[in-house]
Amino acid sequence: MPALQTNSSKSPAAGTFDVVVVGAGFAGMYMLHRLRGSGLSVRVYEQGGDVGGTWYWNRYPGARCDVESMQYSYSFSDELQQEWDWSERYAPQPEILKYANHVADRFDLRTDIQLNTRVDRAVFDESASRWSVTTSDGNTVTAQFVILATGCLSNARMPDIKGLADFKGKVYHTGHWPHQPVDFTGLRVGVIGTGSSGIQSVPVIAEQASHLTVFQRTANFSIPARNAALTPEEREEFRSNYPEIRRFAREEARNGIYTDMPDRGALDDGDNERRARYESRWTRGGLTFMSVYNDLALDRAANDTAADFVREKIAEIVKDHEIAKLLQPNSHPIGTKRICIDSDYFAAFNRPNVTLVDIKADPIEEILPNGVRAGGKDYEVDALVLATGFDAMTGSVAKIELCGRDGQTLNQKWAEGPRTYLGLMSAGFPNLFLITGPGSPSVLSNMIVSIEQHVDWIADCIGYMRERDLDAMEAGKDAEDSWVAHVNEVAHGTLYPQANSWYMGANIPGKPQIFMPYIGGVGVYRQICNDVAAKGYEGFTMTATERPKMAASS
Ligand code: N01
Repeated sequence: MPALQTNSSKSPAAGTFDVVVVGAGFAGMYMLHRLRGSGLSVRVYEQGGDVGGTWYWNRYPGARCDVESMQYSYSFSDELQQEWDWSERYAPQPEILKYANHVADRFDLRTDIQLNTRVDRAVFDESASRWSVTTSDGNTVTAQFVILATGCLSNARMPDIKGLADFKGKVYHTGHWPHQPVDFTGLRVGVIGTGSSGIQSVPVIAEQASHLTVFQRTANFSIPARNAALTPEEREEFRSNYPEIRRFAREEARNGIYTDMPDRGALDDGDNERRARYESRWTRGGLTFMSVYNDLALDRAANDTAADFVREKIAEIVKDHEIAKLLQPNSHPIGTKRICIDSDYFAAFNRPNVTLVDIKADPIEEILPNGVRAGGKDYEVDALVLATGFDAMTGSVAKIELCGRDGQTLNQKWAEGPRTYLGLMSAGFPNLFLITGPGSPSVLSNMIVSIEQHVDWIADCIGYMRERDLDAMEAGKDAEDSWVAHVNEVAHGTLYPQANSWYMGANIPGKPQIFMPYIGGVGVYRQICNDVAAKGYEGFTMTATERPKMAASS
């Protein structure tokens, strides 16, 4: 029985809402808060057993934030940001989940969130300008608006490897980790995948397991997190400077993170100066390594200088020369796959109980009942950890049957890749909003900054429509075509499309390969969205439904 929690702020007719929100992660929770504040009736459906979205599911060992927690946190409530104490520079998953729960309680959100309930289908009724939403508990409700807060990295992808179903030990996916603690003590463990999840979990699993075998298909660039406990003084410094930090992150930063802006290209400096700058960022740690110069994402020669620096660092850390070579990424420019932030990942390969297997050279042939066969060799393992990633950005949306105008489904429309106007709406699907959808900066940014921007824009937009008695809003086809072309053009002016990344859909066999997020930067993007709104939602059409005239009462 789903944890049905009723008592909407308004009392709509049973099963009738102003807005249905899909997902109770950081996006869904803030969306609910904003809409309720405007007096709308809202029902949030969440398929998980509690709030938190990606932080509810990703409980693997070592899971933590890769944006500093003082910045990877809501800014909409000054009281909240002043009172919440982050314990570490990069909070671990349990603490982020605790924060999500705190927000749900503090703003009394749970009353409108129905947990353990998946949205399976939503159909737009053109005559009424309303969506009919069917959930996994067999109920159907209607709402004027549906907002997809389904998350970009919430659809864990099981790899299609022969024999996996017959493996005798336990199989864990990092993106769908059990809620009970998993103890690998004394076990031989295999980790498949060396993206952010694999790179975060390897050092922690290595400490527990009797032996850890890491199966690497693509070596990845990773920068040390330099995680540490936050002192009260450090927290206070953020808190007292929050107005400027948040403003900068929203309006000026490309990626929604407060940091010093690069004012020069990598080749503007001589070797010594450049090396000193890289050293200083390496010592500082974290994602801002990539903002040391302003052309690392644009110029291959500039990028090579940063990539070479990281490759050298790997060679310095890893004692075995052959293993170091295997760990040095060579298949893509640095940063064009999401850069990883680690705590002692490369050093883990100096441990006697850790083995690296190069499955690019010797691909996995099959999973055996008690191990993995790769390159004709058998590696015995008692447990398998699949750190194989997600059907990113579109995967969770694709699981819902969304029927728009003329019965067309969103999956049909997006068969050749996602098409949106501003990442917010897709033509043919009126009153359906996406939060941090493809075509918006989304995963290229501090997600909470992008979430808050979308939520505010959508809430303001719905407010605008209600003030004018408008019932339906839809992205125009021409506006959408131009935006898709712009997103592509900007992406192809960078090095990003050179990597087989999940940004491109390249990790899913058969998925159309187009660069999904908008790479123009969060500040630029925010301004575009604000301008569109200021011009009466330029590029969108807004209409009122003919209502039957009421007889005047005497
Ligand atoms: O997934 P990934 P992830 N056989 O897709 C390999 C965010 N995140 O869960 O590169 C063998 O990056 C695959 O190999 P290849 C963050 O945005 C954030 O690690 O395709 N290997 C790759 O090595 C991140 O980017 C944090 O050749 C297979 C790995 O599995 C995003 O989530 C923490 C395979 C998948 O890497 C995704 O990260 C964690 C197969 N059949 C994640 N299939 C934070 O710190 C796939 N691979 C906040």
